[in-house]
Amino acid sequence: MNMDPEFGLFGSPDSDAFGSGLFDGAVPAAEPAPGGLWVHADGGWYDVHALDTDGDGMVDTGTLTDADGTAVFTDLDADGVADVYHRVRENGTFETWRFAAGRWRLMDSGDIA
Ligand SMILES: [Ca+2]
Ligand SMILES: [Ca+2]
Repeated sequence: MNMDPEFGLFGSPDSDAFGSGLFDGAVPAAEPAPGGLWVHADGGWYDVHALDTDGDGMVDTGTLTDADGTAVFTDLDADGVADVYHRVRENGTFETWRFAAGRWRLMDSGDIA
């Protein structure tokens, strides 16, 4: 594991990845269901109502916005569960998270410019 202080969010709860408001108003499911793009978060699974951006007939990319910026979820292996999460914040910074072994892990962060 990379022990660089920048990666200090390893092992943090999902709420640190998403903030408090991203899924406001959405009701989590106990588990992913067929046909959506599901994101694991504290409290359950959320369908981000993804679009088929590459035209292969499977939804693959879902975007949410909140007061803090934009969140883009991508399903890399077409299993209906989001694997990558890009966060672009209003303050000009980004984060890249990867979902593996049942939790979100911060892979990269920095300034957009
Ligand atoms: Ca697709
Ligand atoms: Ca997936």
